[in-house]
Amino acid sequence: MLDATLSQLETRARERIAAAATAQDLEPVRIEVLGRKGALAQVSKDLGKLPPDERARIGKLLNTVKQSLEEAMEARKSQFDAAALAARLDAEWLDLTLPAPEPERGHLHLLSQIQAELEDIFTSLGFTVLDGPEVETEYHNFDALNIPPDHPARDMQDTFWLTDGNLLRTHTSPVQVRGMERLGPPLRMIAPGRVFRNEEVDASHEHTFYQLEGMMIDREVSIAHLVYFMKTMLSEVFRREVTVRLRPGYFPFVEPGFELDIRCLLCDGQGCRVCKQSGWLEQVGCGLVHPNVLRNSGIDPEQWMGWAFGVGLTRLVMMRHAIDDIRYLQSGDLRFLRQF
Ligand code: FA5
Repeated sequence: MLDATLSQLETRARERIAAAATAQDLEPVRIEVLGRKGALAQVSKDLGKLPPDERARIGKLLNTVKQSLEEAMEARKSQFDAAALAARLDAEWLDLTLPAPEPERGHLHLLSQIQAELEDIFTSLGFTVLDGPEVETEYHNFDALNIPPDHPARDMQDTFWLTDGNLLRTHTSPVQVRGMERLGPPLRMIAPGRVFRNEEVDASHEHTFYQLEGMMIDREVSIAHLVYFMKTMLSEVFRREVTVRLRPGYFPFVEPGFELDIRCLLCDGQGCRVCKQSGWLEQVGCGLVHPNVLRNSGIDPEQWMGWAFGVGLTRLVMMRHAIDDIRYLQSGDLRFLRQF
């Protein structure tokens, strides 16, 4: 009779093992069938009531059933483990042959970009890039540039004075003088850099901004050269052909002096809000180097002549990117800078 019980127990247990959907479902089967108080343990107790040879036979059968059920449980459990591992590997799949994710990339500030481009253009045209001090002597910033102490042009470039009599340079023009003093003629130089003015800050004026100075000294230079270099520079900056015109402009260190305008890029000269209906945009101060400036820098104006220009890099950036307030550029606000 116990044969039938065992056989039934085994069949039923095998069905339950097969039907289990998870490893947890196997646990009640283990407790109820194989556990200390389970069905097989009960059969084991009943063995005592059997005659000895019957007891031995059923005892053997009981062990076989027990072992085979344990194996079936173990096999089913490994299936679940394998499925769980496969699912985890699927979820955590990692291709080690893929390139690593790139770090977030920044970019140069708009001012640095335009400065680097202009340095490239001018060096390709044979110009040297010079640097000068931001804390300048009064002599280099003014006197050597033909602006003596009582000259009204000093009022146009009010600045920050240091207690030792030096000042924060108001323009990059003093680097002209330093370049001529150091290198002598012939000379082709540019000098980009930061300048300062004691200025009311508004949408188009900063107290700290950037300029680029340029100068060429040779035996025979003309305004035609100047116009050629200015056109080349501005066409590169705006990435298209530009039309320029010269108007008389006053700077004590050039004679004659000019304001160089470009035809408005937005309305193509028709007149719009940006060019204040004039069709032209003021871009560069320039002219032929004043003989006094050559003389002050140790160059004989009878032998040599030159042209010079100064352009507001900050304003060029604003034109190029249609930025309508200069204050954004040095605000340090990354939301602004990331747009470009
Ligand atoms: C000068 O500074 C002369 N040194 C330029 C020059 C050099 C003329 C060589 C002739 C020969 P100006 O003060 O106009 O000139 O300034 C030149 C440019 O700097 C202006 O056209 C403008 O673009 C820019 N600029 C002047 N003031 C400010 C300011 N407060 N904020 C931003 N840009 C300014």
